[in-house]
Amino acid sequence: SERYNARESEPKWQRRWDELKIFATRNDDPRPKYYVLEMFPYPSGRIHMGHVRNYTMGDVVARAMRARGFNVLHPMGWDAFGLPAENAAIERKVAPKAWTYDNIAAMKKQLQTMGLSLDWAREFATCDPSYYKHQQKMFLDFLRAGLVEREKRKVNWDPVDMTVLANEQVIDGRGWRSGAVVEQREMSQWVLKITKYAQDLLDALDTLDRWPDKVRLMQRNWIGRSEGLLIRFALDSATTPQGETELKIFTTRPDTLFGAKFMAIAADHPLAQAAAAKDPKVKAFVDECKRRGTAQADIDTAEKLGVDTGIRAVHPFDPEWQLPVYVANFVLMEYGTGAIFGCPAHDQRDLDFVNKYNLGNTPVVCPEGQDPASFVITDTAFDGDGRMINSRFLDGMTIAEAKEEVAKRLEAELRALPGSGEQAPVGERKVNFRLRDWGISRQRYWGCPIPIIHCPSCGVVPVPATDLPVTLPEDVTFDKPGNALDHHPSWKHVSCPQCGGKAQRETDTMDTFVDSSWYFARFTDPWNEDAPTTPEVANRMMPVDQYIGGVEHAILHLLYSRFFMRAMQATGHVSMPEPFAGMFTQGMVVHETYRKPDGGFVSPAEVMITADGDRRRAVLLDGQTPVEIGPIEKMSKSKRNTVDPDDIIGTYGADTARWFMLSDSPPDRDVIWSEEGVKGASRFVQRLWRLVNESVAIAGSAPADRPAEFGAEALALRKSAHGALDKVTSGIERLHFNVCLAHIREFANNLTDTLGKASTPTPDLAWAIREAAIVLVQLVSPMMPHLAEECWEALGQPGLVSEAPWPAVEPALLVKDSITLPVQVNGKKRAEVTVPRDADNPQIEAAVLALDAVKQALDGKPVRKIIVVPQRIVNVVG
Ligand code: ANZ
Ligand code: ZN
Repeated sequence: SERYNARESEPKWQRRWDELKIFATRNDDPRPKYYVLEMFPYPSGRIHMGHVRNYTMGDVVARAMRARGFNVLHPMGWDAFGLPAENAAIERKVAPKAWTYDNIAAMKKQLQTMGLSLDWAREFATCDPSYYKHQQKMFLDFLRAGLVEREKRKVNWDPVDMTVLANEQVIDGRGWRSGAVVEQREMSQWVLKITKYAQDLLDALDTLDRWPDKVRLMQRNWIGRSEGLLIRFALDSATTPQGETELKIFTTRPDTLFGAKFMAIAADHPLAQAAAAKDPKVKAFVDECKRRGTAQADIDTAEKLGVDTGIRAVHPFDPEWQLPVYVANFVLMEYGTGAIFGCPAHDQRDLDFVNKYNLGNTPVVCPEGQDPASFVITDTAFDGDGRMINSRFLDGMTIAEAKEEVAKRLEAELRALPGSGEQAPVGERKVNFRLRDWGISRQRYWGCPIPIIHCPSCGVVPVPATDLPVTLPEDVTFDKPGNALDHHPSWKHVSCPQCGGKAQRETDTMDTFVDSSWYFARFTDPWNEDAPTTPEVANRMMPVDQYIGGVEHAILHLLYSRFFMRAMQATGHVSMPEPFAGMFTQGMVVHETYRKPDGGFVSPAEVMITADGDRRRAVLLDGQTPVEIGPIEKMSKSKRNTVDPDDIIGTYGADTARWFMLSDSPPDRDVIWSEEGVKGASRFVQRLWRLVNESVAIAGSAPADRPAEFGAEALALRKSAHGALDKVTSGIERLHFNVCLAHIREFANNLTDTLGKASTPTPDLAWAIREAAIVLVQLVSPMMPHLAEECWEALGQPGLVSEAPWPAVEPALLVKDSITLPVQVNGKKRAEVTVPRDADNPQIEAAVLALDAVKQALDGKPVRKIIVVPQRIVNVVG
């Protein structure tokens, strides 16, 4: 038969699927639903290989689950707001809207060449007013529900351009366009109260058993729950600015109180302000800290610096013991109380600090087995376990006991509160979260307008529901730095909906993470004009059963989405808290890098590779200029090591690209894109096509009805087919695609071997060959859908393989993968046990103890020990 021609075949099947609308999902379909979603793309203009990998994986799951009888929802849309559109407007003078929708059109065309089983009828872009209208409505719902507040927050301020900068516009502390040193300014921002759900977001991680452990751990750390104690330290009045009497700190290590050497406060702590007012040295330090800002990354790495305020705090267990109060650059105002006591022996930051300012250290926790007399700390703090030393009434206790003792004593001790004179405990147990409320105000044009009006007499006034959406004006200019919405001559000037007086629109727009925090719910009914969701439909189609995306979104996007679902639940838009029942984070697509003699990167398309044994050499297309083969790195424009999906699909076809993406690496690891690999995938496409055609030729005489008996050869082939079917079915469900592909190749080899031996097969073998060919085509259909349709037709099967039900496994044909081990009781062989080959020790032990022969041999004596020698023998000691 002829070669398979992907270039002709692929568009043909894509048109057929489209005409028949076979991927359109009906919300009233009675079958059980299965919702597959890949993280929707940002419309940058062209799809890249990361997209190809992501969408291929989702499509395999979607197609397989559809064949298995589920009502599959597999939609696609566009995460379309954001800064790049504004940059394009500045650099190329195209309107953000036109730029975005042009990109969407181009990328949609590209995606369509991949043959994805998407329900395009549900497509939307987050910049469609018909989408963000509902986002504005929910913002107002959340506001009414107490889930939105206004809060002063620090922002990056460019003093030359007089504008707020996004974090990515600050490069090495300077504005990206002006080059001016960026300052931190406080501005009123809208925040979403994610902290209200901190405990719930943490607890519910335990229910997400189809999420990667590492993602759950990242979320757990981000939420950052810690149990500790608030302690009110009295201040020595002789050293303290007027009006200040105490300093409240948060600590997770109250056990270390007797190792305290200093107190430290954040530069923007009120006490620091008071001290700065009196002491120019303190003021200079405070100003410097504020100017620099305190990003977490800097705090972890920067040198620990501070200045003594002259203020002295009193140790809570010793009125004679005074501790100096420093302003320090490693204390954050936003965490705890913005103040700490420092115990250098057991905290590295504190130790670095005292070593700089010669404040000394006293260890108070001694590791087990260490002589306390010789236990000294110099450069490395000890944060391990041990027993209390140098700590008066705590000596000899464990850390846990000491924490409890300190908490009890300080809770019981009362002191008058500053100002009121009311008595209150000196210590108070407190759970702290690292998680901050989510600031969503962005001083940008290309985002969802925040539906608020500021009125001089009424204050903050929500835009009435009937006036939604608040749409973006299109006649904007980008000739000035800053927010084009703010510069617009008329847009922001409105009359107040409450008093009718002159008022101004909020010109901040929402963080684009808001747009992506609920799009998955909108996909369930994107046609509803009146509400963000149709709750009855959303509750039926949600949660997403399998979400797939990059690990770079493992924290913020997933956490924000989990918060949003809870907030939508609180405001009646859905009735479940978790958006994603199954989560999968895919690895990256990586490629070799190439450099010319002048050091410049060149793209793979510009080099020729020759292999001489194991040594590979590269030259430019001129055949002469040598090219250095560099390390394998993530595909990126700057390294020029990208491969354009269009080129690959144009040359080899989408099926080849899809097959290669799934073949080599486990899907959560990086996959190395290589020309050799793609060629290998392309050869497999042709091989399958030949194999199916040969099967048709040889098994043309196959009886229509299933024979009653099968000979040895037919039986072996059927076992291979059903074994592969079983493993691929469960493999797809677990997204073990590379393993599935290996099983398919093995099965294809078996079919090839059988054909080689059976030029004139017996009727039972002909039937088995035909069955095998059908199963093979169905198994590859989720991965290579176009080729599979072509083969399906060659097999004379009715309809489309994309609509055919998944074949049923005949359990009797599954080769059991088990192992039989001898069992000894007290040294004598008494029995044998048969267990699954991959059984773990507890499983094997349970199976052994259940054996009658073992029970008899033990004769009522208790089992002292079971020793499993893997794959060899089990010894029971009674
Ligand atoms: C005394 C102490 C002794 C501490 C010791 C640690 C070790 P997590 O677990 O992250 O909650 N801390 C508290 N507030 C801070 C702030 N605003 N900026 C910087 N550091 C702050 O960490 C809690 C610990 O971090 C607290 O416990 C406090 O230092 C510090 F051997 O108190 B600790
Ligand atoms: Zn008003």
